[in-house]
Amino acid sequence: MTSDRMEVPVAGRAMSRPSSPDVVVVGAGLAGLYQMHRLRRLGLSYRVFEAGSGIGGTWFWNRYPGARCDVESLQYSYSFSEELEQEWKWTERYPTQPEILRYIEHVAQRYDLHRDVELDTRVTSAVWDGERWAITTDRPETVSARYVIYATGCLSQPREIDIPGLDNFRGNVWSTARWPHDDVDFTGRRVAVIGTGSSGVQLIPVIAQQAAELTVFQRTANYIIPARNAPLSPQAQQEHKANYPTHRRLARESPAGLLGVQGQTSALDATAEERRQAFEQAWSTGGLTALRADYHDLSLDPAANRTVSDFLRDKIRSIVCDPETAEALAPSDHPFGTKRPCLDTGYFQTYNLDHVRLVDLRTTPITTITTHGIQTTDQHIEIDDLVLATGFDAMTGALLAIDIRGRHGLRLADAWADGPTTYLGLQIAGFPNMFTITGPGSPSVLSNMIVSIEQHVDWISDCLTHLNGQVIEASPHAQQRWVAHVAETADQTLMNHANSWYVGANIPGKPRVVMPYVGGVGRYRAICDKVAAAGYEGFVLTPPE
Ligand code: N01
Repeated sequence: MTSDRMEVPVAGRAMSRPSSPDVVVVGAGLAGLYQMHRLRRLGLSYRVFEAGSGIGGTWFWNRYPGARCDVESLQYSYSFSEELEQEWKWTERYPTQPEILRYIEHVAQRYDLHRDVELDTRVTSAVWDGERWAITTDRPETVSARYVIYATGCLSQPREIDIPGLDNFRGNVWSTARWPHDDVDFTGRRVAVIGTGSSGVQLIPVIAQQAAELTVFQRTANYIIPARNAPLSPQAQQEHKANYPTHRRLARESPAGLLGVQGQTSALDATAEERRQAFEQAWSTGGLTALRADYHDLSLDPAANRTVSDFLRDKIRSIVCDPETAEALAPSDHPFGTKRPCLDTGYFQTYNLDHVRLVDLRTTPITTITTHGIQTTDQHIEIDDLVLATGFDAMTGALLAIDIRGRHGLRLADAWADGPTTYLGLQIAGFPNMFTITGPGSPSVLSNMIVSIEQHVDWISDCLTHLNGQVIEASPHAQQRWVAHVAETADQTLMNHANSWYVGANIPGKPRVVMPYVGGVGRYRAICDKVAAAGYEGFVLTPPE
């Protein structure tokens, strides 16, 4: 498989790029870059389009103060190269956004990836013509590719904000998902933050250190666990790296792509004192997995879940001095784990500072943004800066932002009118030769993303080798069965008990579907491997016409 070539201007110089490559990859974050690396090794021709002016995806855009990964550095890294994992040195238990971006730049340089990424190029449409995909970008060029791989990210399409009056505001508006590259200085300023998910929880304590006044507008209180971030000692790093093969294997076989013991007993079989001790231990360890280390049913049984939810609510009451603020910060409308839990560094303590206050939008909603502030049902708060930490159109947003048309002109937007349907989160019936990395129906956002990314890229790359130019398409029947399995698996958990972005509830009108596969990374990997070993069971393979 090869292709014609044409001269494409790239950063002031002309480079030869194939106009009919074997593959187009959309996105140059962690997924797109690794996919490109694999395609190069397979000897396939490709084009890689990236909307941003730099590589890194999520870590390119989300550069707000305090941005950090909630997965530990030593686990949030590529495993495909032993040299790479041994040579890169992390500095803290959890990596900051700048450190992750430096890591990504290092990988790109090491494998000479920059030269093939076409930056500032947004894919706007992709149309299947019966044999190939016609990919249009916001540049004056249409590329014809045999296969297209979407590495567009699950949390990359910022949510459109629907607060009245936003356009009237005369101060600065900053979005966590599109943070400027230059430092924003909040010293001496009156700042408002709307949104208390992972992004808000990370940036609020940092902004509080600078601002003269900080007002946080909270609609939903979240369960938040201490990160217990700390510098990473060279010795701890060395020990971990010495056991990398085992650590990586355990992560791949685990439920969430993370190291950590998984509890085997029911929280309800323990005494109250045993549970308290177990949860206290987890609280002092910190991290996303610690609370699940003892009990297997926290995300399955409402009564078991109540034990940990109560524990976390009590922690908030013990940290936050003002009882009214503490009550507002204590989540009451959903069980722990049904919305993405956040990791924090000093979040609740921030509300004990005199210049920080919380406005609970459940009791006093915003009526409008004014020229100089925010009007709620009971007060007007004057501000200089407004920070929106209001989240994303998760999992489907970035794909549906592209006008994708498959067989017989079928629009992806129509195929997904009732919610995303996929086979294994990898392909969609009616859209031949199109793959999604960490798409809906795969563990993706419920896992250590980089583990899931590598699994998908490896699977897709092996599949392309097997195909050798053949057309591949998920069969409607296999897709139907997978969608049913994803839904049944979710129904066995408490996942549907919250209005979370996991179910699309943060976007008005979005169909309510548990989008990620809850069955676990290890189990999912085994299923994908079995499908491939059985000659890509559930996919229809046809010779090229
Ligand atoms: O977004 P979110 P995020 N008026 O959707 C509120 C990953 N991530 O960017 O819950 C008032 O979680 C909204 O309220 P509600 C991680 O997977 C990872 O923080 O809809 N409030 C909520 O409080 C995470 O889960 C990392 O009632 C409004 C907030 O805005 C995902 O990205 C770091 C509102 C949005 O929270 C998304 O996190 C950051 C309105 N009109 C993110 N609209 C790390 O690993 C929305 N809200 C570190």
